[in-house]
Amino acid sequence: MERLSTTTLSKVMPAVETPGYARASVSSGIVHFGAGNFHRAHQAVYCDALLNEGETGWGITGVSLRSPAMRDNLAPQDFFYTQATLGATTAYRIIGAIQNVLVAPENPQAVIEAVARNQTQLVTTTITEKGYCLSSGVIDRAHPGISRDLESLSQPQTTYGYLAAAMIKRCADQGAPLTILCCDNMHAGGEHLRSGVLMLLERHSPATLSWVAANVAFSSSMVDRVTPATDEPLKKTVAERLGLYDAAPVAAEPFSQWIIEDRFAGERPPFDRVGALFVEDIAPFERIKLRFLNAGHSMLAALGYLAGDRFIHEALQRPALARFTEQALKGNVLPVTPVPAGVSGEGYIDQVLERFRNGNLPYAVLQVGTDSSQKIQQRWLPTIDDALSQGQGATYLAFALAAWASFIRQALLNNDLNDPLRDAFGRCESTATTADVEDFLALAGAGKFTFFTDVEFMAAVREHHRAIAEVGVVQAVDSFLTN
Ligand code: CS2
Repeated sequence: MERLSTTTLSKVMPAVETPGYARASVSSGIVHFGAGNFHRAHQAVYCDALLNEGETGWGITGVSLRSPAMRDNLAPQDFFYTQATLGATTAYRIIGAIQNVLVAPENPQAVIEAVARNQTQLVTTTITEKGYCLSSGVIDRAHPGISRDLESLSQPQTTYGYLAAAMIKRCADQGAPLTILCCDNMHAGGEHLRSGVLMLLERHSPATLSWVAANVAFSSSMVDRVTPATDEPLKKTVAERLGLYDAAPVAAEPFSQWIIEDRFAGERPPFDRVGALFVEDIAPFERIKLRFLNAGHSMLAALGYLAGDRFIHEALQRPALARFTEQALKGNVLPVTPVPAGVSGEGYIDQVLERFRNGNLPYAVLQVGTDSSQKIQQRWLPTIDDALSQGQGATYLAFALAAWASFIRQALLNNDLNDPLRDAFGRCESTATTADVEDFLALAGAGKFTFFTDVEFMAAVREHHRAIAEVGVVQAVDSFLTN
């Protein structure tokens, strides 16, 4: 079978949407760090829509910080790929917004130059929680990548390092203003990017700081679209639909949302023309996404894994797990989570759970379970502190923490755990006779939260942990719900 590429594009079957613009006239106004599936099913689709609208400046140069795999898959097909939308209805569309993918370790200078060149107006990131190298909410100077970048920027190790090196060059060239926009599931991601870049500039080029203050905006956004990892069945279906082989299609749900803090230096891409929303205050939007959607995902991932489920929608088919998640979000999270004006909290939660039930788009519990030690710091822990300090209940969240600790232990045992703290969890498990909830939570940064020293709350967590170990998760949830 022929492969998707510029030369075969005209052979794509007619039911599949193809780019309506001339690729040759598109330039890369955007450099994106973390050119993975989420980016390809989310931001790149918005950019593709802009290009279809006749905008020509918002093509994307992707950057892979570690692996060459995405570049190797996409380069032979001229960076075209298929985005499959799978829900009650299905649609297939070829995306042409990505023009190139640079593999940072192969040529760090090319990445620095791409960010520094004047044509680049916007730098975006989907580098996942661990890419921000945080420890207890602040950038960890002892992180191996950060300490190397603090020593030298000749071969940057982190996104902060690449950005700082590029800022030095852009300032020296007296370049145009630039916006650096976080597109990860992070609270105040733009602020982290700013702190990281400033920290490195203070070390390596204090003279660049005033240029950055005057010319660079650091901004945050709330991104949302459930996007599973690509598997062989998807590649097969896509090949049938296209009549061509695509080595890297990406599937996603019909829902897509992008809310962007309206803080730009230089030109602002008109993403509002293609469905995104610019807002003054991003925090309430970040909060509902992290504390309802992502928090609910992480609950279902831990509970579902322990119950033996492979996918989120399967976990939700268990009445006890579905009830637990809904009541946790509505009963513990909603009372302490202000929602943006015009949004109904209950309605948002219902919609999220409905989206999770999409069996046409299986989403693996282990995908959500990946890096859970980093994710719960954004998704659960701040809510628990809010609930306790406001005298509201946090009983479901106590149970969720217990389930998370049980998940860590079980996934370690099954050799399923994919987490930057995996070895630390493993050491903890083998040295303590019974590594308990506290040890795992301490590793995941709970020490900076007050719930961690709340005797009553932590006693409940330990009690649930014991119950899960004794009777299994489904029965433990059942008894929890009926008590
Ligand atoms: C999920 C998210 O894998 C995970 O941790 O919670 O990736 C989630 O699917 C997206 O944030 C949805 O926008």
